[in-house]
Amino acid sequence: MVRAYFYDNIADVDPREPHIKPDSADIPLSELAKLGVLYWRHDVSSESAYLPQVDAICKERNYSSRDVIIVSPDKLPNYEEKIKIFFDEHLHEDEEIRFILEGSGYFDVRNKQDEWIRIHLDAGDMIILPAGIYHRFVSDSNNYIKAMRLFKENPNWIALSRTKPETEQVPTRAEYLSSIQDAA
Ligand code: KMT
Ligand code: NI
Repeated sequence: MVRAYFYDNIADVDPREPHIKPDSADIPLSELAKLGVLYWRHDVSSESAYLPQVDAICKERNYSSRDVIIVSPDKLPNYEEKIKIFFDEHLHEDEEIRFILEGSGYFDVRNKQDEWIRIHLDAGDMIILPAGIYHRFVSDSNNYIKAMRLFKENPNWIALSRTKPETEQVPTRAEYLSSIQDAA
C-alpha cells in the first residue's frame, strides 16, 4: 500500500533506506494530486484481475505499448550502476506511468517548495508522474521490484537531468509549473 512522506535529505545514508523525515506527518494522496501525481490501486492476484483495468487506462490515455521491467541484482545487468542512473533527478516530456506487479520501491517527486516527497509503492500500486515534474526512482532495501511501464506510440521519455541547465528551459517544465499553479 502506498505511503508518502517528506524525505530527510541525509546524503550519507543509502537512498534505499526509508529516509523518513522525523516529526513530519504523512502526505495524503490529495496533496500528491495537486502536484499532478495520480494514483490507483489494482488487484494483482491474477492477470485477469488487472488487465482489463490496465487496458482501460491505456485506451483513455493513448498508451499503445507496454513492457515489464524487473529491477533486481539478478535480473538487471549492472544493477548498482542502473540504480544510480534511476536516482539522478530528472524530468520527461511525457508522463511516466508505472504499475507495480511485485516487490516495492521509491519514487521521489519535488513539491512546489522544491522539497522531496518520497512515495513508497508496492504490488498493486499504479502511479502517473506528470510530464515536467522533477523526480527519481530507487529500489528499497529489498532490492526487488517488477513493474509494468506503459508507452505512447512515439514515446518521449528521455530522462532530462536537472544537473543540465537546459533542462529547466524545456517548454514542458513551464507548462507543468503553470498546471500546478492554481492548485491550492
Ligand atoms: C524509471 O523510470 O526510473 C524506471 O523505469 C525505473 C524502474 S520502474 C520501477
Ligand atoms: Ni523518470
